Amino acid sequence: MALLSFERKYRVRGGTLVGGDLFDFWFGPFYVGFFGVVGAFFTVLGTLLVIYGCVIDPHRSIWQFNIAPPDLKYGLMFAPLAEGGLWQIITICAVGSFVSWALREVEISRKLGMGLHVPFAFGTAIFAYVTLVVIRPLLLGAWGHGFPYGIFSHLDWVSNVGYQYLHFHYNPAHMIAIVFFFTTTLALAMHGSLILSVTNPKKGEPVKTSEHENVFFRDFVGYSIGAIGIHRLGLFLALNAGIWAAICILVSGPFWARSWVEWWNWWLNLPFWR
Ligand code: 07D
Repeated sequence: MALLSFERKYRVRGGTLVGGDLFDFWFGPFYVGFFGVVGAFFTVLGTLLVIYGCVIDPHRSIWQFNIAPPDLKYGLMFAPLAEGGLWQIITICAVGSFVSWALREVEISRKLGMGLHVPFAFGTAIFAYVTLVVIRPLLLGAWGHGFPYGIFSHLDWVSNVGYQYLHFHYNPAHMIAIVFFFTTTLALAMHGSLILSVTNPKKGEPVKTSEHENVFFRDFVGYSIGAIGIHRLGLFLALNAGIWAAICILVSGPFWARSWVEWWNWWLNLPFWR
């Protein structure tokens, strides 16, 4: 594959976070880097352990296999391999792999002289995952509060944990997260469709410009947020979706242990109703 002219300029050493020149090279189109090697190690080990977990699982179905966290009695200790220890090692591998992936993004961004928006965005997804399997279990005092790795089993966990708080839809941070998730898809659908509508015209018709995009939205809703603006808005909506999702589960247990329906009593107790 031919290198783009600017790629020649940026494919030089430097910009790494640790290790200096160590692994500072490309493998075909892929940048390797120290974090590429560390990430590959954790990914391969983690994946092999998941496969091992599936093989020793008595269920012979991809839907039903389950790699569960340790029993609550183990608290924050290491558990035997077959009693949740596998889940603990897989979790270490997953965190190691996700964080390495993000740091590799940082190194590539630094080489290209770009902002760190992409690793920052991925960081919020990692934050949501780490909240579920590390921060919340730490605050509750047992790894057993993490979610199990399995298709149906993790769905059962979400349902069970939701009903522990009677009605999870009443969790205000869950409400905010859902609004951000839905608005993100709305914004992307509107933006993606707008760009395709101007850049992918019928055969023989000219490609339109950003002026058309702006005029469409001014005619339609009276305002166009503009080319950079829509990407700022999109990033803002998407980051908030992950951050509020992390908050909604973080507060459930460590900071609010009763029904989420009951939480709304503050509204009924406002002095001006009396
Ligand atoms: C956590 C993912 C991070 C990903 C990373 C990367 C790989 C590699 C490799 C493909 C944050 C992963 C990479 C694995 C793959 C290759 C090659 C992203 C994460 C790091 N809920 N609910 C949420 C809705 C109900 C409950 C979040 C809606 C019920 C509980 C979100 C509804 C009850 C928890 C959300 C609804 C309930 C949640 C999830 C509707 C059950 C959580 C998204 C319409 C009775 C979880 C942080 C997320 C959470 C969560 C949406 C209903 C319970 C906001 C739309 C009423 C217990 N719910 N929910 O977190 O907050 O994204 O997690 O009914 O723990 Mg809910």
